[in-house]
Amino acid sequence: MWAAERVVGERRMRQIQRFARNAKLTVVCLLLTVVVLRGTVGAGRFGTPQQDLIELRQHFVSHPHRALAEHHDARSRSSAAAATTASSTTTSSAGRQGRRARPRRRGRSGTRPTRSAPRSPDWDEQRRRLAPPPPGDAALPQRRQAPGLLVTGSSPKPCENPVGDHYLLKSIKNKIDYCRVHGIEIFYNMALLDAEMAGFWAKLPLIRALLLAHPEVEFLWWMDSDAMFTDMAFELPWERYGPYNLILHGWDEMVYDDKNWIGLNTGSFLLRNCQWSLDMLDTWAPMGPKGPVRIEAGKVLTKFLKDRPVFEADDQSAMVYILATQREKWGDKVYLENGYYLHGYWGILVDRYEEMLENYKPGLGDHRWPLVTHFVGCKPCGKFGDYPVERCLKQMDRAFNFGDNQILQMYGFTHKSLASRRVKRIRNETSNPLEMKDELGLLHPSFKAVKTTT
Ligand SMILES: [Mn+2]
Repeated sequence: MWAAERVVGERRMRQIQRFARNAKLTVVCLLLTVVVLRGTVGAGRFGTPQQDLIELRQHFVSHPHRALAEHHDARSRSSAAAATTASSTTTSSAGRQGRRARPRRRGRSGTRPTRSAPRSPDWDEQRRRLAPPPPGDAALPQRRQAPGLLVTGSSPKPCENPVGDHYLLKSIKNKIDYCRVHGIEIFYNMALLDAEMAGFWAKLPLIRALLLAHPEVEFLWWMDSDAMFTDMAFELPWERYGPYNLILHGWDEMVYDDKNWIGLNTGSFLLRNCQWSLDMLDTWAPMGPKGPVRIEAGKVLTKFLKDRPVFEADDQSAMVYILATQREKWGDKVYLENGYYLHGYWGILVDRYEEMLENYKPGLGDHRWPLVTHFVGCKPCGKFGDYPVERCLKQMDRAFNFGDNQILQMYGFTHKSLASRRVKRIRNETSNPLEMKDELGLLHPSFKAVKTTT
């Protein structure tokens, strides 16, 4: 009896000792974990939302060149990787290399990545040397001394929804028409220049590369593939933009006062080729790298901006954020245009085309005859959009035909209806080209440039 009790007691004693040892070990491990986490992640992640915001903001604002510099870094490393693994390269290897080559996000005490590509310290000066304005050009209207380049593009892959490729073709045909009539060059991009900047951010590295490669271009006009010209006769009021470097469709109050994420639209905008714009791109890009950076930045944007749904960082929200938080730095060179539809939301326009046809003529650009109809939220190329695909495609056909009629009229044709692919003659064939009527003056558009001289 006594012996048995002693046996039990000893066993308990040993259990207690073992528990104490384990507990000590656990505490030490816990302490170590906290120390390590505190060092690598930083206290901000565990702080208040306000602290989070400040830290992220500092992170983005104080190292504006980081993202693009890192991308140079990633690019050079991935091209090195491509060179060494060239024999085993497959079509999907680019993405894998991109991911493998992704530079590690540095901790707070980490070193900044070195830049592999030299940055241009003064692009304005370099541009003057590379592309001096032609002599005697000052007398010409601004758009003549300032060639424009319209840039657009789509994914390197075929559309998930095969009919989407047909609509991309319609969309580029529409842009070619507008640009031919207005003497603007076109660049269509299908290459993902930076694997990390996929999706709506892909335009940033592209625009940067094009600005640097084309010093002769004064204004670059970005336009989404889901936007179409619906006023072929409207000429941009270039003279209005003399003092400005970035022209977006938007409203000052909605951006600067309300901080509303739809206070401006980045689906169609103009960017002057100058150092300011390169700096803006560098400030704009850091929220773009896909993965944790884009996700975390998305949280900051949703918290800061009005009515923004929860989703990863997008270029439009980032632009509103930059302008709303750093108005003194950028505001005086940014023109938020709403005098005409540099971007026009399709939802409020497409059902009014017949009414416009009845009451107005092309050349107005505004609510009476919108310059651009932008199919925001439609994803004809992808599988999931915010609106039913059939509705989007039907309305895209209408927008295309609405714009196309203004082109076809030069040649004596028009679509049978806005819903129809078929065309009909609108005048008798003539053997005398001088009799050709061109109501909108689009056939010989060089007149337009001379007309605006005085
Ligand atoms: Mn768009």
